[in-house]
Amino acid sequence: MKKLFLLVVSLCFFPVLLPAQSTLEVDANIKTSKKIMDGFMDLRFGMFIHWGPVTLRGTEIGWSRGNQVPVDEYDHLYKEFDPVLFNADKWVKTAKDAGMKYLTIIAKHHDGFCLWPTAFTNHNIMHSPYKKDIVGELAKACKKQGIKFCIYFTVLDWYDPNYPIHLPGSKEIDPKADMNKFVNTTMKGELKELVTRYHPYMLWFDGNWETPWTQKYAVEIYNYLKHSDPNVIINNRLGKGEHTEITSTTVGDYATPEQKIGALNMKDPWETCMTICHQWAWKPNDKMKSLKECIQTLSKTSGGNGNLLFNVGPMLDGRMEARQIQRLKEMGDWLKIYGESIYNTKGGPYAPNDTFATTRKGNKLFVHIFSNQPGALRLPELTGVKVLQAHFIGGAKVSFRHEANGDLLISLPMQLPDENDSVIELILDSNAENIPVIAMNKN
Ligand code: FHN
Repeated sequence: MKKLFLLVVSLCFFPVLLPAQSTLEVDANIKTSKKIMDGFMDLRFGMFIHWGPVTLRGTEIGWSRGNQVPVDEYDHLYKEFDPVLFNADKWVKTAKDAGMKYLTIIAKHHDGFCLWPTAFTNHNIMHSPYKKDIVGELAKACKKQGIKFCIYFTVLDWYDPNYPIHLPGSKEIDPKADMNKFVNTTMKGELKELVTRYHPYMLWFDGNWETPWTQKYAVEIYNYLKHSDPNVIINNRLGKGEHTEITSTTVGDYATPEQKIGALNMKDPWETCMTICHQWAWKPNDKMKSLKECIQTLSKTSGGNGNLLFNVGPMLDGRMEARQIQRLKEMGDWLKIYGESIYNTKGGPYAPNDTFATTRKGNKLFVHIFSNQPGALRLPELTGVKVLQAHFIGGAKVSFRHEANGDLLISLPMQLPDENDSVIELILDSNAENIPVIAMNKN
């Protein structure tokens, strides 16, 4: 009788003990809803933050372990890590001033160091001189400032002895490792802490490419997480497969092209992740992208119907670089004028290119002009649609005409109002979101 009682209790309070469904398919009943995904895609612009004790060396997080930085030295950097100038409210304000609507923090990268007080490894922030819960501070600051809080978590962990691979790029499997224990005890325990303690809006998984990680583990973890929080959004790097696409075997809710702008896709949700400099983690004197490149990346991503997760690497003392803060503020200033053409829009109907991109909302079609065209911009026919009026957002009217072949010719002034991206709002006689994708003429 006592054994039966204990079994009932354990099944009620610790679903993690239930044998996971041994299927390779995600349970369709628990997939993230279209409504939630539409809400995520309306946000369009988020901050990615790669940070950890590796900033003490200014080399790449995870990847420099055993390369530029000897393993033992890398693994003991946390004993010196004391970012006394870390201020979660300032980081979140920087994101907000940039016009970003969500923030994704590296809770654990491939080096296995955890930025929250986890019970599953001592390789965490509470064992550094700093001894404060970075993840918890950022979760609080995001809630206070109305920014969606998201967490990056890698499924590979070169530090943990139970994860079978211990070095970047290595194929060597450690026979003493215990992957099942790593997944069912350490990973599930860490994820349960992160989901139930900080309630992330989205989980950004990474590290799905190494052989110890399987599709079966991925389905198990997806189902496990969705039972903990049915609404949490999960990217497509939990399951095996290409990051840039959603297929029938994808485990996760959206595609994640990296360091490049995703292709126009009106069917599957996607988010480009990209660095504002070259390295993900902070590097002294790293080359930073120009404002033109930053703004046009955001507009081309939105024009492709995707989101942009833009990465900053804070310094070893806990501050973000002043030049990165300034660049992000300049993006926010642009969005103060043109944000209506980015947030809550759909991409298309033209595929973005180096001359222009288009976004749309209701009967408005926004044309993002990246470089001036002598006299006029020519757009292939918007079949069955009439333009009723046109003007620069916050500016002058624009003249246009429908040519005999159906092309739309938009006259452009010698001097565009914004050197990075001038946006023309076209008011149409019907809903712009219903226009099918239009191929650009080859000429
Ligand atoms: O290996 C990581 C890399 O360090 C970085 O975190 C990027 C961000 O998307 N993801 C992996 C490389 O694809």
